[in-house]
Amino acid sequence: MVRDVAAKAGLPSDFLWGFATAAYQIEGGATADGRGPSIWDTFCKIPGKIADGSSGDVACDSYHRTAQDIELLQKTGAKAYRFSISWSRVIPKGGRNDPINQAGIDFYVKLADDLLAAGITPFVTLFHWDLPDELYKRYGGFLNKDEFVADFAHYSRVVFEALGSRVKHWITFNEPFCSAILGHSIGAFAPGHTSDRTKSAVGDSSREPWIVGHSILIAHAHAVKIYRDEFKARDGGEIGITLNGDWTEPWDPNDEQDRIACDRKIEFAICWFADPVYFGRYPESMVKQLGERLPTFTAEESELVKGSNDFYGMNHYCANYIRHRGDAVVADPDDFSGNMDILFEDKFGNSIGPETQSFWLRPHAPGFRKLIKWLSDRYGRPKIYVTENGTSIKGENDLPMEEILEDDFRLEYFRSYITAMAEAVAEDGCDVRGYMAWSLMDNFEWAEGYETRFGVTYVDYENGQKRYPKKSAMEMKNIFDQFVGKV
Ligand code: PNW
Repeated sequence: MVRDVAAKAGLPSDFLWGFATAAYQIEGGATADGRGPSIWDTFCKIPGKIADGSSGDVACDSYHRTAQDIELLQKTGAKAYRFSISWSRVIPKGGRNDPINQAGIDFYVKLADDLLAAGITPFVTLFHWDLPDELYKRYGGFLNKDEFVADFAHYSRVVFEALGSRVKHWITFNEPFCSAILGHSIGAFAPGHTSDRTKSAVGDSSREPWIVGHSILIAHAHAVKIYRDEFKARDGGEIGITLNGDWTEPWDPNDEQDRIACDRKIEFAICWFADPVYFGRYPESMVKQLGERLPTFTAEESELVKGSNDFYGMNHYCANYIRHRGDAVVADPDDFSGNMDILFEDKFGNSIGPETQSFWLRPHAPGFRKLIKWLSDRYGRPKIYVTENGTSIKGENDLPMEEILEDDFRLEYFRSYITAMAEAVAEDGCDVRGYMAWSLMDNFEWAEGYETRFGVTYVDYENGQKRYPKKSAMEMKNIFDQFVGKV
């Protein structure tokens, strides 16, 4: 007899759930108390780069409103809050011989203290894309591995020292894929490099994304070593890297090439960073396709990078259909996806999920469970924190505020994705320990400016930055109450 058996779903009783943000997207205070510019401050000034011509100059003004933000977190019942540190607030010029800005340090120390006083566990990201502009001007930023690694190591040490035992969960880098590909190949993100072979610090610009990725991996590993050697015993925290990655389904489920391409897509997006971190080497599919454009690890580097995660930080939003492109174009130097097309519809015209305000984001909750399992299988069941998950809503920004606050689409997204995650834990035996929804509030959505809203809180930018919790903000606790303590 065939019958439908509902999957078991549950999460551990000490599960940490809450919300995430990033410095440049919410803080504002661009020149406050000695902050130096980052590559995003510069990038936003280039006409045409940001959809609405805006910038993070003011954003949600969180630099001056942390008390309000913490109150908001408390209202939702959140147990954790992920924020990032603006490197150029702490060291305005960024470098290891440049002056440290005490006011910048004080801001983050107080933020951590206030969160702890409110009973909220801080998750701190050291780098969420806002590289000090000076380091880009000085030596090309990520493109100069040795300089970048030394400066990031110094910055990390300064922050570890200052925040100390207040922080038990550190994230080195957020989504290096985006810094590498969107920043150094597509040009949609700062510093806006595109594949123009004639104008590159490294000669051939089609090498840039892989060099950027390599530098970030080495910088991550150095920061982890510093934390483990100098701070872990004293402060008792853990440290890892956060990687983005979507689930993949074959365009034609009966075509083996499409099925193979699905795994290859994940390797090019995620394993690019995760394989070095867990295995000390790049995925074979990347080595094969990219050839000498992919940097190689020295034995020493490989040793350093291997094992450099105490946990896996997972950012996840959506899924796509994948169609193998045919072997003829394998050598395309600008192909960063692994020789495939990334599609919203399968061979039969089925859509992977409904449209949102973000061109790349189509919700498909079953893919979340599958990807958690896929990663758990590949990397030996690591401890996972979901460090971002969320959605925008098509046309949300054009609605009157009352309607924006009734964000049922987002609520349903969270309900289905969190259920899928709870199934990955209870049914598939994956070790997910925390979940931070993106985002605590509407904010500066990078190249999309303020037109795209990801917040569970509406921010009224025109009227004193007032915050209004949406329905999804207040329902999150109910969703987690259903699952927490059930495994
Ligand atoms: C993440 N894409 O970025 C970031 O970590 C957040 O800062 C951001 O606000 C959030 O997702 C929502 O976009 C991504 O184009 C941005 O595929 C763009 C893409 C993926 C991730």
